[in-house]
This record gives sequence, structure tokens and C-alpha cells, in this order.
Amino acid sequence: WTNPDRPIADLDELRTRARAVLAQNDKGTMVTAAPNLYPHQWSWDAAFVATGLSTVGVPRALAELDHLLAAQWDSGMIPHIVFADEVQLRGAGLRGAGYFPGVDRWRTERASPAGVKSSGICQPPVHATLVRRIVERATSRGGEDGRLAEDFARRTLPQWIRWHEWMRRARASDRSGLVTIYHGWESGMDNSPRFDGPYSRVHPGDLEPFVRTDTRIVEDASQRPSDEEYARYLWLVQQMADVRFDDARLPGAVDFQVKDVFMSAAFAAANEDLAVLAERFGHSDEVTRLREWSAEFREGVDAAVDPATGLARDRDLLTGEWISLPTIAGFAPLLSTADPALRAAQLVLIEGPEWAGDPRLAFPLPPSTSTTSPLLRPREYWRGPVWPVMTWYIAEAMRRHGDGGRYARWREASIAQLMEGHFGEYYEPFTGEPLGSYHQSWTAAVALEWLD
Ligand code: 9YW
Repeated sequence: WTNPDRPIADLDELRTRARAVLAQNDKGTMVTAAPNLYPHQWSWDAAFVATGLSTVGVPRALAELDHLLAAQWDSGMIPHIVFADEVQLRGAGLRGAGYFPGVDRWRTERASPAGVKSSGICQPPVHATLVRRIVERATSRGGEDGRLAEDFARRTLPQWIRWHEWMRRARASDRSGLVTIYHGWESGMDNSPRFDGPYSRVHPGDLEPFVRTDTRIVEDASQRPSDEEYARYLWLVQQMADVRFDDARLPGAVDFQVKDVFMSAAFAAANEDLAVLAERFGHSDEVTRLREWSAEFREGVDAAVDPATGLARDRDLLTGEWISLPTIAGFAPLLSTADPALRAAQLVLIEGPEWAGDPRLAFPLPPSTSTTSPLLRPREYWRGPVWPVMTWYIAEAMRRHGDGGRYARWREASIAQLMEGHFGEYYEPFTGEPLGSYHQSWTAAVALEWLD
């Protein structure tokens, strides 16, 4: 059954069609991030996809996370892409070579576990937060689902803890409470204007030639990063591969080093969630350490707020400068802060006229760049469109902080946006047009979360 792209009539149909998107993208042990554009497993997508899948069936949701965990490096890092094998892809009628850069460009064969093909960088550590959600959903249902989820939590906790240990050790040992990234891809918000400054100082040297494939799939290339941006992305990959992704050598080798405030807030929240799981599933000796990390990153994020704008900032480590730009990452404290005044101020901002409250918007949802900023590019990837997965992730953080009313309002607007039926990767904020890839897995997953 092929998902039709016609508008959706009601919530039952939304559920059926979202499930069909995930079923179509399911290659057995992994759901590809999108049917053609992204025919592999992405780290943070897998976590969102798993929570969506858990509304349908817990065993399949857990298998998705197991597949990701099987790619965890000895260091503890969970790679940002786990490449599908060719057989799986051909069976599903996909060309594996269709995604660029493929595993060859990464040169990770010695660093990743035997038999696993992966990239060599990470993505935001949202996993523990979503594992907690899945486990709580399953155990509240009880029965076989509950038992499976408990077993999963017990069995995999040491791996999630190693992932967090890696993040703290390899990316934040300076105790700043802020995580360092060595590539914009690590942030998950690839070409956000927040990285324009740092990227302007990346000058590709002797770069292996390359041919992009993404612009063959998304035919309107203006919705994707430019070739110049891609050259810089690949240059950084080459710099990291040249030092074999050795954590200790990255600071001396890579031309892009940024403290990522949004990733740091995700990490603060995830440490608290992991502490809750550790307490419940037999790792109580880890709880204190995890809560200390949660506090460290919560404070790091709070301290990154620009008093002039009320938005949290990234910091370019190579120039020492704060990056104060109006992007969605500025709302990082909504994921993590324990300061009621900061939370209240951020809520006023995000629902105000420069963000979700701009009356020109098709739906009252926060775009990836402020609608009043000259940096806004409403059709271009992370430079302006509304990303449904971000909407849900931020709303879910609000709900967890007791703000059920706001969650309900965002839910209503997000569902209204999705009823056009394409399950777009991102949406034009003023017209509601679906952009990027259609049938994007994490978009379908958050639709299922809204409906649960
Ligand atoms: C790419 C899969 C990924 C997301 C990222 C998003 C995009 C991949 O797609 O990056 O090749 O550009 O930026 O957050 O995980 O959905």
C-alpha cells in the first residue's frame, strides 16, 4: 500500500497514514530516516522513530534502538549514521550508493565495531529521554510489553551510560557544561545560521572530488545546503578521518569547534532521564553522577543566555566569541532549565510576534529562524522552515515541566500542519507547504506521539 499524498480527513486517518509511512520505511531492523533521501539509520532520528513505533508495538521500537546500539564505538560514541547494508537496500528497491557521503568517505572501518558501517561523528543525545518515555509507556501498559521494556532497560543501561560518559569526557571535560561539536552535522541542524560564522573560517584545502546526490532527490536545490557549504562539510570529515576520529587529536586537527547550546540542553535533560532509569533498573550507584552532569549542563545552558535577547547562545571555541543569533536553538533552556523566571521569559518569546506568534504564519509554530530576522530563508532547510520533530520535542519538554495546556495548543497546531498529508521533513512557515523529503520517518513518528 503506498501512502497517498492527499490531504488527511481526520485523526484516525492521520494515525493510519503515519503508521504506513513508518512501515514503508522499515527495512526490518531499521527504519530509514526517509525513503530515498536518507536510506540509512540516523542516531537522533532513531530515538524519535522508536518512540513513535512504541505507540504501535513495543518490540519493534526496542529493536530499532538495539540496532543503533550495536553500532556504538568502543569509545562509547554512538555514530550519527549507521549505514544500511546493500542487500537490505536492494531488497527494498533503494540504491545504497544514492546517499552521499557514504561510508567510504568516512574511513571509519577501524573505529567502528566489526561488521558495522558507520559515520564518525555524533548527534544530539536525546536517546535516554525517549527511552524513558518508551519504558514508561510500556510498563504502564503492563503485560508482555512492560516486561520486554524492563528487560531492555536493564540490559542496555550500561551502554547508554557509556554514551553519556563519552559525551562528557570527549566533548565537555572542561566543565563548561557545554558540549563541543566538530561539525555542524553533529548539531542535527546542519546549515543553521548559527554556524555561518564558524563555517566562514573553514577553508577547504586539498579536498577529494565529490558528487552530491541529495539534489537529485530534492529537485529544488534551493531547499538544500549549497555546494560551497557541502565542500566545507566534507573538508571537516576529511580532517577528522585523517586523525582517525581520535577524540584526543580532534582539538588539534579540526577547523570547526563550537559549543552547541541546544545539544547541551538535550544532554542535561537526558542525564536526568537516565538517572531516573538507573534508579529504577538496578544501577543506583550511577544516579549521583548522572544528576551531577544534569546540573552541570543545565547551568552551562542557563549561563549561555544572552541578557540582551533572552536567547541562549553557542560559542565559537576557535575565536572565543559567543554566537548570538535568533535561531530555534536559542530556546535550549526550555529543554533543561530549572529557573522559573528564565522559563517564563523564554515562553513569552517563543510564542511572541518574532516566533510562533507572528500573525503571518500558516500555523502558530516556531520556525527554525525568527520570522523577523534578515537571516530568515523560509524554504531553506534549517534556515527558516518549521520542523515538526522540533515542535514535538520542545512541546514534550514543556509537558514534562507540567505545562499540559501549552502542549495541547502546540499539538493542535502541529496536527493541523500535518493534515496536508505529505509528512514533510520541514514546512514553509507562511504557506504551510511541505518541503525537503516527503514521508520523513520522524515526522510520522511525532504524529503518532501527538495522537497517543
Ligand atoms: C543530511 C536525517 C537527518 C537528520 C538531520 C538533518 C538531515 C542529513 O537529515 O541531515 O545529509 O543532510 O539535518 O538532523 O538527522 O533525518
